[in-house]
Formats: sequence, structure tokens, C-alpha cells
Amino acid sequence: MYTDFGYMEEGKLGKPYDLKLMARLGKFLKPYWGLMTLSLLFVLIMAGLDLLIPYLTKEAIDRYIVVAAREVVLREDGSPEEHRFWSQYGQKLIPKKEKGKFLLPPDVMQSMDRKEMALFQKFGFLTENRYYLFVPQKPEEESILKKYPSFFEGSDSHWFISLHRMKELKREDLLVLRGKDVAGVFHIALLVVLILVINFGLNFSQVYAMELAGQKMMHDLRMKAFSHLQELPVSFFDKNPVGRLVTRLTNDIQNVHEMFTSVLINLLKDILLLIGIIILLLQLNRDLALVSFSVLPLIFVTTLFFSRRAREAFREIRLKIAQMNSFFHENFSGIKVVQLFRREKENSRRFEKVNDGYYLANMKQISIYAFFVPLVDILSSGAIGLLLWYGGGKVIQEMITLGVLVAFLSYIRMFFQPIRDLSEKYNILQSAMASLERIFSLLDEDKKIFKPPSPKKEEMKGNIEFHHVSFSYNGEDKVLKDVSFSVREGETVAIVGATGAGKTSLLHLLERFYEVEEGAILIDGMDIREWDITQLRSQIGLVMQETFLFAGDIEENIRLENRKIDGEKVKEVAQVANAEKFIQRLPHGYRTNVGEGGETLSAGEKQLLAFARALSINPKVLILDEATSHVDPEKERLIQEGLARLLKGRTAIVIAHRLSTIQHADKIVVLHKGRVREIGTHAELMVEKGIYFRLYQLQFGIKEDRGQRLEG
Ligand code: DCP
Ligand code: MG
Repeated sequence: MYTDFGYMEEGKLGKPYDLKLMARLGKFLKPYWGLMTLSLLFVLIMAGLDLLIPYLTKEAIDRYIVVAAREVVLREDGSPEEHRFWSQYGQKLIPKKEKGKFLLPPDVMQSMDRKEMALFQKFGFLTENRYYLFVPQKPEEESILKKYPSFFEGSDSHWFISLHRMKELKREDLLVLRGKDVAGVFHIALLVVLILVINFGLNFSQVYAMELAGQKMMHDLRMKAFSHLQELPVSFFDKNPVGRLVTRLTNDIQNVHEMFTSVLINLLKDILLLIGIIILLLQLNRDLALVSFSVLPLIFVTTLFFSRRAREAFREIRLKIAQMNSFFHENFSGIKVVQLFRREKENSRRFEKVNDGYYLANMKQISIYAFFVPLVDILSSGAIGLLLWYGGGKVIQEMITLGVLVAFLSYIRMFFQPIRDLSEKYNILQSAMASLERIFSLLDEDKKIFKPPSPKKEEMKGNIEFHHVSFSYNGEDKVLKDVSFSVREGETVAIVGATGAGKTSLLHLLERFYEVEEGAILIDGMDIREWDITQLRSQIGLVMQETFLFAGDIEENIRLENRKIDGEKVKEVAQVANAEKFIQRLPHGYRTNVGEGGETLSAGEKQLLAFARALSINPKVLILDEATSHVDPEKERLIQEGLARLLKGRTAIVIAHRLSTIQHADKIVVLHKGRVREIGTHAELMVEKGIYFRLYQLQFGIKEDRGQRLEG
């Protein structure tokens, strides 16, 4: 009891990436490569735009917010550095009134090498005195000059004011003075908003395109898996419980979808961002970049450590879910037995154990993440602190501009986010790979039913011959051994035998649910494997021991999508099968819903329905597997009547435990432990006094033979 239904394998995790599997998945993606490329393109643009924003901040700060010209004092007999400076930048300097004093404009300073600047500063001719350069154009700007005549120096177009003095200006005058800067900042802010809006649009389109491709691909994959499964021989389903197949078609495909949409493209984006940030930072300032990256090894080690732990927890959760699934499945498919044998308490106890396991596994994962995520946050905060300390010092030393530091801080924050998500994505990737492997191994299940190169599609006459047929379900224990008998066109042959004798197995072979292992079954002299399987099945009507009803109404269940027959014909076959009476008693007659969630039919009613169903295809050969066993004597009589009418001109194989119903068969085949022991008519077999004779006596309660056993 409580087998794992093969769910244990759900706990397996695959390699984080498996190129072979990905290549196979690629085939399913092929029809949607356009969408994928589009999505990829959007991601590239988005990554680029994301990187642009901190850069724009830097520009706003350095170009418009913190902007000053610096005073340069040069002596004629100055050092070689002074001469070098003069020859290099002399042209761009703005002379002050005092001899030998100049102003170095901010744009020139921006373009200077920072190390060189530090050197000039060290030699003293690049001073700390700062000025704001002012080129008045509008009348209100001119008026400022007149308002504060003693504050400004310069002439013509070039005016400047020392930063100390500037603080003394009135607020509104300051705004006029720095009107250009304010406009510049405004434009950059506008640009940032524009980028964000574009990013929003791109993001939406990207997610949409990605999901469209992903959903369509999953749709195709499910379709393919479903059709593939339908074509697999019944023996496959003996070994693979439905619960597991459901998991394949839902959970596993969902996993792949998750990997596809939330990991693949995002991972690409993250990697691009990381690379982009590294390059940008190195470009902005190498020293500062290296300092910022100094915490990376620590983060790397932590991530590695935690991703391993997280993986275990993740694996455990999957396993527990699988266990829970199998438990649900078993408990509720056998609910009658559970209730009948009062196993509710015991099963609740068992379920509690499984449920607890699941809960604990989840808690384990949560505590791992609850520790890991803040830890990475602390590390990234540490990096930011380090950057602030080191970079702040550099700003003070004029080694970098304030804008660079601010940009650095933004980039570093952007840098840690993807790293934080990495371990989670890694898990998804692994579980998706395992799912992919399982899905493909299902698709690889190629024990398909043999199809001959030129299948026979003729009308069937109905001559059936079992020719030394042997068969086992598991490859070992033969349930049919060297079975030979024949049914001629139009004959009715009965098969009798104890339970487990192999009667139903014979029918399985005839309908090719399973393949004959040794020997052959011939129909009209042709091996059934040479027949077109659809042709074969459509001409052999089968009423099984158990009738399965599909969700739908009575009419649909009789017709089973056989478009050749209309409502009239459905009623006709129902009448022949004597199912009409009970159908008319149902609330909506032929329109009554049955099957899952619908009206419940009794076993006998189901059989009558199955009978009508078999007749609806007007088969050449009719097979009844204990078709009358559940029907009351009155109904049985009615069916016998209908049957007699119906069997005319058809070949029939009838299996019935009640020997009274088959006495008129043309031939009776007695099966015992998989072997044919007797063949003949009722009269012949009664004379033979073999197994049939004893069975007959047992059933009709002839006392003197009670002691005899069925052993033969
Ligand atoms: N068997 C099996 N795998 C299956 C079906 C059956 O291993 N999928 C085994 C169980 C029996 C043997 O095959 O030991 C013969 O089963 P049948 O269903 O052919 O037996 P009957 O139809 O004769 O039995 P009953 O009269 O109970 O229907
Ligand atoms: Mg049977």
C-alpha cells in the first residue's frame, strides 16, 4: 500500500543547463523565433536604457549642478609643470584683471586627466578658488550685473563671480544667474522620464512577446505530449499511473514555462547588465571600480554556499509535493474502500505526516532565504558604505567629480540586485531541466503500435483465427499459452473459464491493445498486425467488462463522435440494446449528462449503454465481455432477444460466466489457466464430461458433483 506511484523522481534535479535538452526545446521554439528575437531586442534596449539613467544623473550633477571654474596663478619663472600647463591649456584660459591670474573653465577641467589635475594642484598653481562663469545674454541677466556691481569681475562676454560671493545673492537672482543650469537639469530630468516611459512600453511588449512565444510553445508541447500518449499501447499505461502522466502534462510543462519566461531572457538581461556595469565603472574610474568589486568574492562565496543549501530545500519540497500528490490520488480514488474499512483516521494520521513534511520543507527553504537575502543586502550595503568612504574621499581630493560618485552608487545598487536573484534562478533552471528531461523521455517512449507499410483497409468478413497465440503482460508469466481456435464468419463463439483464465486477455489481443508475443491472430486470413488499426477497431465492436462513461450526455456517449450516425440512429441502437427504457426515465432523456460530474448510472445501465455504443458502429464482429452479468433476469432476456436479432450476419465472441446464456453458441471454447482445454458445442462438451461439464454442474447446483474440483 501507499506506493510512491513513481513520484519519487519528481524530487530529482537536473544539471542547471543541458545543451542537448535545450537544443530539443529549441525545436519547439522554432515557429516563434520572430517573437523571441523581438523580445531579445527589447531586452537589449532596456538594458542599455537602464544603464543610461545613472550616467545621466552624473551628467546633471557635473555639468549643471556642481559647476565651477578654478583660479590658476602662473609665474613667469615657474616650474616646468607650469610651462607644460600653459602650453597645453593656455589658449583656453580666461585672463583675470591681475597679471598672471586666469580662470580654468569647467568644461576644460572636465576633459582633463584627473591625475594630472592632482599634480597641478600639488604644485600650487591650480588653486582652490572657485568662480562661476557667467555669459549674460538676456536683459534680465544683464541687470544682475548692475544690481551687484562689486560681485562680478571680467568684461564683455566673460563675467565671473566667486562661489563665496554667489551665496550672498538673492534666491531669485541666483536662479536668473544660473538659468542655463536649471534648464539643463530640467532637460535631463525630462530625458529620464522619457526613458522610463519608453522602458515601460518596452517592458510590456517584451513580457507580452515572451509570454506569447512561451505559452504557444507550451501549448504545442502539451498537444504533442497528449497525442503521443494517446498513441502509446495500453501496456504503457499499466506501468505509468495516470497521476504521474498528469504531472508531466501540467507541473513539468509549467516548470519549463517558468524557466523560459522568468529565467532565460531575464538571465540574459542580468548578465548584460552586469557586464555593462563592470565596463562602465572601469571606464568611469578604475580605482573606485576595483574598490567596489572588492566585496564580490565574498558575495560569490555566500551565494555558492546558499544556493547549495537552497537547492536541497527546493528538492525536498518537490519531493514532498509529489508524495502529497500521490497520497491524495490514492486516497480519493479509493474513497469507497477508505470509508468502508474506516481508514479515515489512519489515513488522516498518515496524511498529517506527509503534510508536516511538506510544511517543514517549506519552512526550511524560507529560513534559508530569510537569512540569505538580507545577508546579500548587508554585503551590498557594505559595498556601498565602502564606496561612500573611499569615493567621498576622492571627491574631496578632487580626484573624481561628485557626479561620478553618485553614478557609482546607483550602478552598484543595480549590480547587486541580479546577484541576489541568481541562486533562485539557478534553482528554477535546475528543476526545469529535470522536468524537460522527463517530458522528453515521455516523448521518446517509442514503443508505438506497429504500423505496417501498406495496411489492409478492406471491409471485414469476420473470419477469426487464433493461431498458437501466447502472451504475457510482463514478459514473464504467460497468461495465454498456445491458444488456437477459430471463429467462422457469422458464427457465435463462447469463451468460458474460471476467473483469471485469460478470457479478457484474448480480447485485448484481438483489439490490439497489446501485441501477441508468439503465434498470430488472423482475420480473413490476414495477420491483424497487417490490418489498418483504425479499420480493425472500427469493425470490431467491444463491450467491456467495465464501461467507461465520458463527460457528456447519453447521446454523445453512445455515438462517441461517430459523425455517421444521427440522433435517430442513436435511438434505434438504444432500442435494440434495450437501453431505451431506462434512458427515458432519466431527467433529460438522451440529453442527460453522465460521466464525471453527471448523473450516475447503475452498473447494469452502463452495460446496456455500452452495448448500444458497440452497436452504433455497426461492427462486423461483436465482442461481449460478460455483457449480461450485471443485468437482472428480465433485462437479460430482453438482451438475449435483441442479440439474437443482432448477431445475425455478424461474427461474435461472447464471454459469459453464466453458462445458461451461451448454450446456443455455435462453439464453446473452454480456457483454463491460459490454455484451451475443450472446444465444442454445448452438447458435445456435456458428453465429454470435462471442465465445462463440471462448471455447468457447479453452476446449476447438481449436488453429487460438488466435491469435484476445477483442477484439470
Ligand atoms: N493480468 C495482468 N495485467 C493486466 C491484466 C491482467 O497481469 N493488465 C493478469 C491477471 C490474470 C491474467 O492476466 O492473472 C488473466 O487476466 P484476464 O483479465 O484475461 O482474466 P479473465 O478475463 O479470464 O478473468 P475474469 O473472469 O475475472 O474477467
Ligand atoms: Mg475478464
